[in-house]
Amino acid sequence: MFELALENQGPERTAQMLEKLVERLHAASHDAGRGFNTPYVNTIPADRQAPFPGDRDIERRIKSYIRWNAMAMVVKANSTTNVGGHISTYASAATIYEVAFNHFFRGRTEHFPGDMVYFQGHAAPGIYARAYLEGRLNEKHLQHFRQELAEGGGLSSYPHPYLMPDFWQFPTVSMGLGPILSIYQARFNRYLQARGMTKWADEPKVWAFLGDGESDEPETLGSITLASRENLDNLVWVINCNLQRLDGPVRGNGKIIQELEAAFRGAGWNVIKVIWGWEWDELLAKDKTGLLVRRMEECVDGDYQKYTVEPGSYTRKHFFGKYPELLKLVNHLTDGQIQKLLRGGHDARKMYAAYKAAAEHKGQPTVILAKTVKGYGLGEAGEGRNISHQQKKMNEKELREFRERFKIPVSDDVIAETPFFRPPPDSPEMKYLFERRKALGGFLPERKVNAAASKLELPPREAFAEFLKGSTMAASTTMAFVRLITILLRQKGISKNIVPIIPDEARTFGLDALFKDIGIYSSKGQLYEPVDSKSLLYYHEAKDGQILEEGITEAGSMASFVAAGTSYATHGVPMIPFYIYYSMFGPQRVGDLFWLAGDIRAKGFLLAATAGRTSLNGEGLQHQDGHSLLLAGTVPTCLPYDPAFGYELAVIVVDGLRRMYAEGEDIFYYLSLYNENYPMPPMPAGAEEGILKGLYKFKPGSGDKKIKAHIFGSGTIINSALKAQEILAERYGVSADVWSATSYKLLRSDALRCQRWNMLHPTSAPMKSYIEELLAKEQGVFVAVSDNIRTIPDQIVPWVPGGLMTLGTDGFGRSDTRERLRRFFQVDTESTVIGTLYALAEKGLVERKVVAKAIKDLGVDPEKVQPQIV
Ligand SMILES: Cc1ncc(C[n+]2csc(CCOP(=O)(O)OP(=O)(O)O)c2C)c(N)n1
Ligand SMILES: [Mg+2]
Repeated sequence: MFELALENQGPERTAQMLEKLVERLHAASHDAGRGFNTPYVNTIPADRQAPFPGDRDIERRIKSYIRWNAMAMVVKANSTTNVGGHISTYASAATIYEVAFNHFFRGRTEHFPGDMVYFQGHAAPGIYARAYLEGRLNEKHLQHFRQELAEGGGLSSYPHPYLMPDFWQFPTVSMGLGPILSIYQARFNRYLQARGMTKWADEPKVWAFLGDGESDEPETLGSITLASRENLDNLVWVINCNLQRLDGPVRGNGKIIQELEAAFRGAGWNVIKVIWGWEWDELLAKDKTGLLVRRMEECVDGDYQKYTVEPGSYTRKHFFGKYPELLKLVNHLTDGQIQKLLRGGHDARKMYAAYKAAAEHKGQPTVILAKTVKGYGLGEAGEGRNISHQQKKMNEKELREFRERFKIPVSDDVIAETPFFRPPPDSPEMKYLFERRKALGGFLPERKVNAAASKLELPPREAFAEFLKGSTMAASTTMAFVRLITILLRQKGISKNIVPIIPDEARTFGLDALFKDIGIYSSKGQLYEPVDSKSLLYYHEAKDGQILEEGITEAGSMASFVAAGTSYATHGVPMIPFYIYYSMFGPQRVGDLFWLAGDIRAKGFLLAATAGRTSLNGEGLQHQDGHSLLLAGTVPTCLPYDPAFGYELAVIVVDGLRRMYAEGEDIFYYLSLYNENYPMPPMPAGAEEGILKGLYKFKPGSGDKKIKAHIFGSGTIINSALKAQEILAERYGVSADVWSATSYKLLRSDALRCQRWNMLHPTSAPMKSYIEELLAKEQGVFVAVSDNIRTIPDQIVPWVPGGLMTLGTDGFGRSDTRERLRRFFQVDTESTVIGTLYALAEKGLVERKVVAKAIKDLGVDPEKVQPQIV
């Protein structure tokens, strides 16, 4: 019946009838129908395929040279070193990339930021090889693939903007991060446009290329509904379905393309499958009974991998041979021809048609699922083999076969050296290549930063005067931050550039006050009347809203942070992200995205609110954070701060704005924020330098005592130090200076820099670090107390005269009151007193029995549970 309909009424009408039928089947029975899958054939049938506008022969030759150079680069590097590299990923993706380079990727021009392309990390050799043909890289660069420390520099293994800041835009090699970033980048482009921050001649497309194995990462598929919900038709994903990952098949017992199709269709994406090359069109056309499609669907990916590796006779027997009718279909083909029946992702015409459909599709993001062969063209050296991913070397015989297959003009006498090949500048290939890129606006990838356009007009210092004056009203540093961002949002030069990002915790941090003022960004505006519309702080969504309220996704929020923090480079529009979140769900949860923020040279402020293992009381083990500050500090471009007072916060943020948005430094800030209220003191004179460098004297002890001590306090726990100071003076005759330690990492980094210089210049006058200078003249013992694990203050031990006694919150948190928690972890006032006396006793400056008496007098149980576990 449907055959008849197809003939008489055409494909569209038949499809509608079929859909209706499937709907009715679903209604009648829950598991009837195909769900979200379509048959295992190309989404775009041959008769609806857009014609290929390029010169196929020339494009094939260009592609072959790039293939060769990409392979040669890896083989050459591994002939003398063991630096590694990948041949097979690009080999499977060459057509996928080349069609896009010749026909779709648009370069950056004066009024167009350029398409934003996330290249699959392991395909980097192919991207370098193309840049070599384009004359953007030279032979020396290629020779130094993965040898970045060689004289004259080299090429980084993967896309790293930090290492190649003029070339790579987006880091992708940690699987899953490229995909999630690309979604939020596409959404951020819309956000900028909606807020009138950009004016481009045409909307850039965001292209993300990823592996089928990579789709197993939760970050890859975890946010795809955002893309469809937001109608991101400026986003195209291309999943290279070569059916293999590193160890073996991605879905040996199933079909990854079908699995992904269902997931994406279910999530509301436009899905284009490119499974079969043009030779199959004829076979499919001849197959009137649908048996060929049935056979295609019966086979699992493990079978398809086998057909790649085995000769054509095997495929004839096992694939076609299962049904005698199918055997007849290929009677006219030799085994050699069967072996060469192309997969869709290797057919330039099929890829072109898919890209064109994707580029023109409206209202939804598109994913192209392109079926390819891993290690295509490597033959015995790895084509479709399970070892393919790891293959880095090729012997002479294999090189010759590769040369023959792709017709590379390299002679026998030099082939063993795998020389790079670039056709002469006036060759048709080179002319074609340049003409295509010129027509598309220029080369890609390219990262360009306009230094002047990346700067902002920063507010005058007077704008922050209230923080420096302090206030007797009790407030937390989180409240101080809310006040600070409110002030920043009123500053002419930067107000529009601020991007507050929140993963569903605005109320927790008191930021809901911003909802009404600046609105929550929503591409749809607000289609409903919010339940709290009568209240002052109602939930206000708007098309030009400024807040990115991401919902419960720290990974998505970090992706937004990265998109906003790199806008100075991608759009030439500097934006200032302030991402505020639950401290515990920062680097511990999404640490790889923190690392990536460094690599991609993101700028901005991360606000780790509800910090402190004991300050966030009640919430217990999972929420109480005492170590993220250390983890954040492991990112080389991250400046972690642990401010105690409002003025410290203001000084740090103001200086951060200067460094990032006036001086142009590619760094970002991490600030712990606490939710404990206490009066915010005025800034002591001259404290600014110390706040920024990591340590300054906040409150000297009384001068009339003989015994001297110093207590470094951080964050809210500085209050333990201040109360301890009083008790030590009153009861034990100790004069303790209280210091505020705002950043142990920065103190350590400075000391390490000096130490390194001194080591390498042993006969010169030694450099002295800030901390050494600062503490050189101080007498007595040094104690540190904070709401973090002791490893954090321990970072500066080598430069503290006489060592450092540290008190901190090592171990799991507990649900209880602040007082009990602080006693438990030994960061309360009493424990600080005891710790200081103990440090003095260790140096023989007080008698041990004084410590014992203090333990008793202060009511501390010496046998209490030890929070540390192993
Ligand atoms: C988060 C992460 N885990 C593991 C790896 C190591 N790794 C690199 S490539 C690869 C296999 C990739 O397979 P696929 O995504 O299918 O890409 P293909 O090379 O087949 O195109 C693995 C496991 C990585 N780069 N990132
Ligand atoms: Mg793969």
